[in-house]
This record gives sequence, structure tokens and C-alpha cells, in this order.
Amino acid sequence: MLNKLSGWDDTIVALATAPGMGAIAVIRISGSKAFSLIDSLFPSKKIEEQATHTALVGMLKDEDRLIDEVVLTLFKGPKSFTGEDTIEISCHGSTFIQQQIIEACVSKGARLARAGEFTQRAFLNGKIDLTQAEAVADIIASNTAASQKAALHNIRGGFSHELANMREQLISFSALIELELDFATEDVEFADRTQFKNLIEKISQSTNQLINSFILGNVIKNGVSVAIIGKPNAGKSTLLNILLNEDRAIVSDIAGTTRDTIEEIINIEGILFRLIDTAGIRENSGDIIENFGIEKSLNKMRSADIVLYIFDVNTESQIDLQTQINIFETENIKYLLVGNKADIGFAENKFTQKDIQFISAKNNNGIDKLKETLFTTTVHSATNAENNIVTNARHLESLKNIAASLLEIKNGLNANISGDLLSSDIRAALYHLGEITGEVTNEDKLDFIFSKFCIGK
Ligand SMILES: Nc1nc2c(ncn2[C@@H]2O[C@H](COP(=O)(O)OP(=O)(O)OP(=O)(O)O)[C@@H](O)[C@H]2O)c(=O)[nH]1
Ligand SMILES: [Mg+2]
Repeated sequence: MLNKLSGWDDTIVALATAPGMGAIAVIRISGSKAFSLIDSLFPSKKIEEQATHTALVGMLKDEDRLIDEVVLTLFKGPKSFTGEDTIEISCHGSTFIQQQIIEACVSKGARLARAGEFTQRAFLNGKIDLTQAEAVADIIASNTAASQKAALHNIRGGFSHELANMREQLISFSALIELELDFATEDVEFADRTQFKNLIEKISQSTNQLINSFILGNVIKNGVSVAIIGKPNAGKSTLLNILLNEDRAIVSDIAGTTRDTIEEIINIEGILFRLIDTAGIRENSGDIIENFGIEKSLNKMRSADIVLYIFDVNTESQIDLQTQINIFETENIKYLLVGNKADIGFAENKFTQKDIQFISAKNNNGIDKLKETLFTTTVHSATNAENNIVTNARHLESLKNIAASLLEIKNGLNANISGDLLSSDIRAALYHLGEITGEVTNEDKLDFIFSKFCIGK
């Protein structure tokens, strides 16, 4: 597979740090010519005679022209991230110097790296598997503690270990079944069917757990959308402001103040929550613009991950509240009930519904508890579990295919089908397992996966 990729033998160069000016910048060069190439730009030491994992300080020169004083860090293949000879040049952070160094490398025979090409080489050289490569992209993109934690776990191979385990067990059974086929005339059974059934059951459970973890994985990666919904004047905008800790939305006692939706992000314990303040919902307000706003509120209500239904405890009737709950239930919308304006005296037993969070948005009462409930209902305690979490849609697709193949195997075992049919189902499951870690993949797919990286990674 390796030599089919175009430009695979080239020595590549790219800026590894963020573009723009900084105190220092790092430029990375990888490939068979990395050492000889830098040798021609670094007169003070013979690079090729240095030990791996050493750092050298000296002047970088293109012929007679001085470029910068730099620190070179040398990594000889295969003991490098890419598995090839690699040099990292730490230079002064001016964009001019960065460009000069990259140009000098290109003039000596390097090529500019494509997005993700360093990580792609690490994968192709067997240094990491695909899930780990994709975790590199995730960790660069992670913007909360929780998403960083999930990506780090995958980079260390947590997810791959679980898959490798499944694969090994399936392969050993598949080998026994294939062996039976060689002795087909003698009607022997090397592979204990009951044991095999148990194994398939166990693997199905792990697969399903991983599939379910995607919902959580998605929350960690992309955050949770929260629509604040309610009648006009219920206190939606007041709640948004207090959650954000700033006067973001206009608050007034005029019903129908908020017309358009307002979206802002807060971070609760490392998870991003996208709060959406909406126009108060009432039956035909008679105002065209307000009606547009109401229409938008209803759409937000249906597309959000969770709805905060906020009502004024003094004016909401028990029946109205129940009608609203029924709508959520029939439309399968996840919701929390928030009784606002609890600072004005009212009898809590006015409502028979359970799990109402009573708050005063105006006086900042019950808000911390509300945040906590919002967090636990959407993220639940699993974020801290050491379970593997699937955050990648490509992995989810393969896992679903694995689950389907496992079901075929299970049905086959129950129907006592012949060994050769069974073994083709096992091969299908193994194929999809390999798809995730990259043992089975094609070039187009690889290019697609790595193109999502940034240059220099
Ligand atoms: N007493 C009391 N008044 C509140 C509380 N929260 C909001 N209010 C008042 O209720 C009125 C309406 O508040 P808003 O936040 O604008 O209500 P809204 O739900 O955004 O209203 P629309 O945008 O018109 O749909 C304002 O006068 C607020 O000061 C509360 O907890 N207690
Ligand atoms: Mg409002």
C-alpha cells in the first residue's frame, strides 16, 4: 500500500506551530533526506554524525546568507513520530524568518507537507493506528477539559486496545472453524459452539456499549444545545443573563420582548452548553414579527438536545403545565421544568408534577442547582468513567456494521448453520473491526481522513 501513495518518498517540511508571530516557531522536516538537507544549511556541526534525540544550537545559513540562530532537535527513524528521520527547527517567531527557513528547505529539495501528512506517515509506518491518528486531530480541536480527556485516552490507544482484544478472540475462533472445514468429511467440531456463543454475546455487548457511548462522545466533542422555552414574560431572558453572568438579552415586563433567538455558550465542568433564548410562545399574538419569532422558538425546541421549560409559578396553571409536558412527551423532547419567580410567595404544592426546579432568576436563587441538574441529565456521570468513548462518526459506522455481522453470527449459531457460512460472517465482522483501526482501508478513505488535519501535523 505504501509505495502506491504519491509523494510518499519525498522529504516534507511545514510550520508546526500556529501561523503568525510568536516568541518561537517550530518547523518540522521529515523524510529520508531530512538530515542531509539540514546539513547543507547548518555549517557548524555534521548533522549526520549526531546521535538521535539530541538538540543542537547554531546558525542556519543558506549559502552565505545568515537566516537565524536556531535549535535543532534530531530524531532518527524509526524512533520519531513519523517513523522517518525528522528534525524540528525552533527558530525566532517572526513570520519572515519562518518563511525564509521553509523556502531554504524547499530549495534544497524538500516539499511542502499536505494537511495531516506527518500523522499520515506515522500511521503508514505503523507507529500509530487510525484511531490514534484521528485522536491527534481531535486533541488539536479540543476546547474543553472533557473533550481533551477523551482525545488523550484515544491517543494512548485505549479504544484500539478494546478493539484489538475483540479481534484476537474472533480470529482464534475463526481459525478453529476453518480447521473444521479441512476435516469436513469427518464431522468433527474443534470450535466449541457454546463457548463461541458466549464470546459473541460478550463482544456484542462491548460493541453496543461503544455505539451508545457515541451520544456521550458527541456531547463532549460538540457540546449540548439548550433551548430556553416558555410563555412571554416567564423570565427566559433573565435566566439566560444570570446563567451567562452578564446582561446579554433585553429584559422587560412587556410580553413579547425577545423576538429573535439569542445564542451564547457557557462551560459547565468542562462541557460546553449552547444556551438559546427564544421568543415567548403564545397563541397568535397578532404581530407578524412576533409570530415569526414564535415559529423559530418551536423549531429550536425540536432541534435542541434539551429544553428548559420555564414558567411563572404565579400565573401558570397546573393544567397548562401538564399540556406542555404532554407535548414534550409525545414529541419525544428531552426537557427540564423550571418554575421561575419563586421569590413571590406561592404554594409549592400548587403543582403535582415531580422534578420541578424552583428558581428566582431575578434574585439568582436555585441557579447553581439548576446548572448541576442540567449537567447531570445531559452528560451523566459516565464522563468520569474510564470507559472508552466513541467520538468519531466513521468509527460509529463501522461499529454498527460489526453489530450487524455479530447478529448474523448469533442467528447462524442458533440455526446451526454450517461452518463455512459461519466463517464468512466472522470474516465480515473482522473486516469492519479492521476498518476502524486501519488494518483494512483504502487510499481514498485515508486521504479523506488526513485531509481534515491542519498543515504541520
Ligand atoms: N419577581 C421576579 N420577576 C422576574 C424574575 N425573573 C424575571 N422577572 C421579571 O419578569 C419580566 C419578564 O422577564 P424576561 O426575562 O424579559 O421574560 P421573557 O421570558 O424573556 O419574556 P419574552 O422575551 O417577552 O418572551 C421582567 O420584568 C423581569 O424582571 C424572577 O425570578 N422574579
Ligand atoms: Mg425574552
